[in-house]
Amino acid sequence: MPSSLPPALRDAVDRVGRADIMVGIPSFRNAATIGHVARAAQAGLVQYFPDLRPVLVNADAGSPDGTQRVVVETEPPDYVERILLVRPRNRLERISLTYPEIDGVGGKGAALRTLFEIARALEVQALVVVDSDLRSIGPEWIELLAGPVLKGGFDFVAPLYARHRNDGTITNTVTYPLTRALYGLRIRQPIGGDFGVSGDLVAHYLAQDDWTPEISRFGIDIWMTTTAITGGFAVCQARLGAKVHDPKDPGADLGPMFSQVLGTILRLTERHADRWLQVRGSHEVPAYGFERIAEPPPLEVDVLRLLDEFHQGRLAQGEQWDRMLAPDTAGLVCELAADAGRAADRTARADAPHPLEPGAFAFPDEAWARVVYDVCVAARRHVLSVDRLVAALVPLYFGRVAGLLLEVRDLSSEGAEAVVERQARAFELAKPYLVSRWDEAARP
Ligand SMILES: Nc1nc2c(ncn2[C@@H]2O[C@H](COP(=O)(O)OP(=O)(O)OP(=O)(O)O)[C@@H](O)[C@H]2O)c(=O)[nH]1
Ligand SMILES: [Mg+2]
Repeated sequence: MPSSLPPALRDAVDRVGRADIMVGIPSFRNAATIGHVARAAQAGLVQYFPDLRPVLVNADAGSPDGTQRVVVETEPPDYVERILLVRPRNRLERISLTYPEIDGVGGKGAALRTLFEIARALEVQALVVVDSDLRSIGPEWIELLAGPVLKGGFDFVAPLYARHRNDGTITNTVTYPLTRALYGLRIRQPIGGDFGVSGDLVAHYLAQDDWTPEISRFGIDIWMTTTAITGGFAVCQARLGAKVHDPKDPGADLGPMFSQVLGTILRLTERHADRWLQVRGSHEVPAYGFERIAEPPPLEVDVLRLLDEFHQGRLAQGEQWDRMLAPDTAGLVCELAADAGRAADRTARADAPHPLEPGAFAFPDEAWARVVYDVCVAARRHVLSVDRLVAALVPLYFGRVAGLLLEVRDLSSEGAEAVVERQARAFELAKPYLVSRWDEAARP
């Protein structure tokens, strides 16, 4: 990955010279929320690391809503020093910049790559990245994400937070169970978006040669986590409390993000087969920080729409399902899609509209694990391009999410978490199936 900092960014970096700790914030149209994130990050740097040389860098997409102006104009470090009664040894530097696209593609990943380059140029020991739509971030998040790097010798700190049971559906249905089953590490939020990274790992990221357009977008988070694992870096988690951010409805908002994350996963799974084929079972990953009790606010999701999308997916993608799934799996998902259609019809036809009941539709854990594993094998065998595989998987993801959200609808957070754990065990139990199909695919 050659250095690609444009001259204007070089100048900004030269002005700062060196730093020990950096907080990076990628943004795109986040004027309404980034001020709080920037202030929390500043306060965290000043309060918890008063002896280090700190820098805050916002990498923005050139947002038309004034996101960058908010960062530059938000209360300066002096304000933080006044309200926290601290006198840091070094002045906090702030940079807000428009990041360059990578091969014509901009997105969160392109923003992060610029942040990596700046972190390397400044020779920081720890880089913390946080999303710009966070409401629940406080100064202590900076300590929790950087502390394990600076004090504990860890290279990668993944977030651990309470999310509403309807939030984080890509994490709950794919990235958590699959990362756990493949690599044997129980990292609960592999694409949480808020991470701590050591200077060594930043250098390792910049030395990789597997960058794709999906990684320039939302593939970045799973790429960071997986690349840390496969590189043999020390990984831990930090207890951050609740994650409150801009809400997303999976059916309406998450299709493209799912595609970018899954496209990245399929390529990484093939590339790093030697790292996961031998792994059986999984173990805990150390968690840093005091326990937190926090209930995130409710998030409404349109389950009826998810059922509809799954049902209609059978018409649009049925042929692809037959090609990419094992025959048993394909037969099963076709029946499930028909079930989903019937459940949706029943709800729509009722005289008085009534909400879907938890028993209205189910997508079993084992069936979902096989779907995901079959797609991994299909990617390896190139039965369809990664783009087409992922497009065909989207309606199946909607179906799985519908089943999961119906099942947890009336459960407490702990109850919902137990369901996600049960599914993760199903992925582990089905792993021999993946391994045997993977090996089969290698035979001529
Ligand atoms: N620079 C840049 N940042 C982006 C872009 N799209 C999203 N982001 C940033 O990426 C971060 C995460 O984006 P979100 O849309 O909140 O993603 P999310 O659905 O909350 O993702 P999870 O936290 O994993 O659930 C935010 O800080 C966004 O500002 C983009 O096109 N360019
Ligand atoms: Mg968000």
